[in-house]
Amino acid sequence: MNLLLLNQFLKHHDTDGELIEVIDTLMIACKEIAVQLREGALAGVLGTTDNTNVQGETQKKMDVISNDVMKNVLHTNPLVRGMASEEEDDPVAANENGRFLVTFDPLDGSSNIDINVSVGTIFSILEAPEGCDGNDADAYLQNGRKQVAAGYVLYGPSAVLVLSTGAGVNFFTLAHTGDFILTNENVQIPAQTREFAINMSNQRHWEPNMQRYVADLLQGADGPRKKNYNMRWIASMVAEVHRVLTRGGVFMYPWDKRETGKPGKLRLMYEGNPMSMLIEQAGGLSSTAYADIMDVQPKEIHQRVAVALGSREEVEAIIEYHADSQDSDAAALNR
Ligand code: P6P
Repeated sequence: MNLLLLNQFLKHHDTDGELIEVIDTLMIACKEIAVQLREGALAGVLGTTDNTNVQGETQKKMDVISNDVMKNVLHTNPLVRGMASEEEDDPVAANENGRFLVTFDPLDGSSNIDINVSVGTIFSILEAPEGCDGNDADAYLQNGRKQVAAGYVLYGPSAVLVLSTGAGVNFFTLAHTGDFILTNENVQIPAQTREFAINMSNQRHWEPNMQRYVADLLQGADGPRKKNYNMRWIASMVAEVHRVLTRGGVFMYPWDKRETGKPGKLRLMYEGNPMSMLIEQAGGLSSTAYADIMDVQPKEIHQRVAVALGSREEVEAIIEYHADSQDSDAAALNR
């Protein structure tokens, strides 16, 4: 394998130089997070705090540590005008004349930390509107198609950066030298799949059409889909998306009736949109079941969204199953 470093790869593909600088800065933060995670109990970073974040979730120690690392490191880059984090109530201003805004989930899937299962940092990069303040929430409310780059670093058996700057999706593995090295180029998701991921314990809360879709999967070869399916659920979106990018599949977190006023559980700006850019750039589809996620116009920073993403033909089937519920509450909240 020719060892192509992240920076070399991006320059070789004529990536905007200032965008490369912001990606490099993000990787400084992610490498620090990876070191802290690797130390785990030895560094005293496991367990929870007494704090609850804006999402109403109890913060893990590593949620706070990762968020602080991301904020502190991004502040050092004059190209970053501001940032919006899952762990921050409001956007945080950085450098007045910065060209970019960054949204991020500093540690997605953190309920897995104490059981030593994969977690990840998700990020999305937008151009800052002319004259905006980095702490002005309205500046961030751009739909997913405005992203200039998106990606995640999965902290698994190996630490892997998955990145798109709008010209395909590439994997870079973190070497012991501290370099991210190209390991998968121009990743493509198989159009068909036999693997789905959803939290089945919520089945009774889903819309009838989602219940019908999953019930048909479970009927396997004897049912209308005429093939047997496998199921996975890791409770870490980054790990699920990585599996989908690596071997196909669909990942779903649909609207459910427990909180009818909410579009879904996952967050649009720093989970739905960055993951949707990666999925679409790899030939897949990413939908709310009623609209492409990247076409949803954000109204607030922590807006939630229903998610059905992955292998194109399987997501098209999900959309088809929902064709007759276009006038439902879920549809109104998710387009
Ligand atoms: P549940 C993690 O908290 C997360 O935001 C995603 O990473 C993950 O896919 C989902 O929530 C898991 O949710 O309800 O199964 O715990």
